Amino acid sequence: MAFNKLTAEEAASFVHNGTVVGLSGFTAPGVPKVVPEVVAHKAAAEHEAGREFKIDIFSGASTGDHCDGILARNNAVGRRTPYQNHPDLRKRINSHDAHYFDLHLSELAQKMRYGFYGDIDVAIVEVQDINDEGEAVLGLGVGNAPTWVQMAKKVIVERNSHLPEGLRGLHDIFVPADPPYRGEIPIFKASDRAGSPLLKIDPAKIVGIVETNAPEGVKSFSAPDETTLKIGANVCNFLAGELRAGRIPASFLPLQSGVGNVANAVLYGLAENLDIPPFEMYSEVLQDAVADLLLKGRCKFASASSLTMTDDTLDTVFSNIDVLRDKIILRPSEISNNPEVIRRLGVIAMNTALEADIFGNINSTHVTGIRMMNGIGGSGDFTRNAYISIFSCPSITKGGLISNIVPMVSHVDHTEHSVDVLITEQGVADLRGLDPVQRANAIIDNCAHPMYRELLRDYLKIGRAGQTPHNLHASMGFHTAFIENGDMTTVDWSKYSK
Ligand code: 0RQ
Repeated sequence: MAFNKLTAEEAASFVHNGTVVGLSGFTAPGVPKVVPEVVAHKAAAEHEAGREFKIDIFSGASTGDHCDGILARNNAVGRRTPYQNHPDLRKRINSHDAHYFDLHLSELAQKMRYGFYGDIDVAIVEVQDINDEGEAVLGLGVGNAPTWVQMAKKVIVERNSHLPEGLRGLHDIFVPADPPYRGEIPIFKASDRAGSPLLKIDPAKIVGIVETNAPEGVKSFSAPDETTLKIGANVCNFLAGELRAGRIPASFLPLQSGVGNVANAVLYGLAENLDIPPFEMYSEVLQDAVADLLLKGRCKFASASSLTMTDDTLDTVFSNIDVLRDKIILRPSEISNNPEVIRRLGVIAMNTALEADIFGNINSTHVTGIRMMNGIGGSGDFTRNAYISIFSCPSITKGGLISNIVPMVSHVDHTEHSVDVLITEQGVADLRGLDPVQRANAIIDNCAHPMYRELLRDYLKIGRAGQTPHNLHASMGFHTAFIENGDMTTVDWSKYSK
């Protein structure tokens, strides 16, 4: 069956006010690049004419400016899940124009299939190529595309000629059966394949193909600075110590690394640290550093849901694709982030915190507990199930006006039970086997910035007797000092009784 050729405008005519859209991809890669933008223009015209126009967007993770950005600027986002990181969408979320619910990435596909969030009307899927039987080679991000095409009433395909033919064979598409019929996910090492390299789309659902030619447009990271380099070195030294102590097997264990500048710096640190043997990754995104590590042989194999790499790095990947195809697998996010597989493989998880408290709880999402930053992403999928779960962040932000180590986090994403090790540029707090007060001392002594250490010790002195000696009146003292004076060091514990 030959599919209709559609212009982006014709494709966008299938998307109306209230349409629930499922997008392929994970971070910007793999997300359709053209139709969402035309939908945003359509929203602008409808608003101009005084009519409502918003769509619900279910994706794999964040998207990019050509999707979340332009739709948010045109106030065209209704419900949104499971992750985002665009400043314009962040504004809409925090002003309640967009209704964002933050979700563990591994859970979205199955919760949609269980019927918890309603139907998918239209799936828009980016492919490298598709044959007349509807068998598609996906692009550089998979996300929840397999579930969206399974559930959607209509499927729009964007075929991106910027993607090289060599991508064929990179993907492993596997959708687990739902309870009570689910069996094991047959992945016993990062390089195992469980499904098919092709995504099968029911040809009867495909309304047409839009031809595109668009690069991914992933933004480059800031060059590592002194702080991120120190964090990276502390993480590497900690891992090398665990290896020497025999708590990590000599063959090493697969690594997961979160997104952002710190995560990228940690990976560059691993490349340099020859105490750590060549390793595998079982992660959700593979950032720029991983391409280099794979080509140098420092990383032996990498499994993820997306190649979240800048266009320059992708050019290198494309020109080495015949070598790299045997070293990379791209999976649906419910498999790349699957708790069953993460626990089985013994993945070492490395994620980033906005703030951590002295007892080991982590806030990854809410600035001063109120404003949504990005979302929990896959950090919970990995943290809760990891062999060792590491969180890192700088000890201070905004030149020291903010301490990233606080008495009590203003929002909890990861509880003390799931956090083994906290690392800042100051040092490493190994929290394993410690009680709450021991944890607090380890974090204050090793991770807090010297300018905040006494303030944090004084907080412990005004705590009420109990296993976790909080002072509930004072516990948000750092945050209220920041909100009132723009500076956490102005906290005054004498205002609070014991
Ligand atoms: O603000 O951009 O205005 O300078 O937050 O901080 O230090 O550059 O850190 O880029 O690594 O992001 C937690 C947000 C860290 C990210 C978070 C301000 C700071 C700066 C960013 P500016 P940095 P990073 C895999 C796993 C959750 C999802 C996740 C994240 C900006 O890592 O979203 O882990 N994680 N997914 O100034 C106020 C504080 C602050 C603060 C930092 N305590 N209070 N502002 N900032 N700490 C990914 C996927 O799932 C796809």
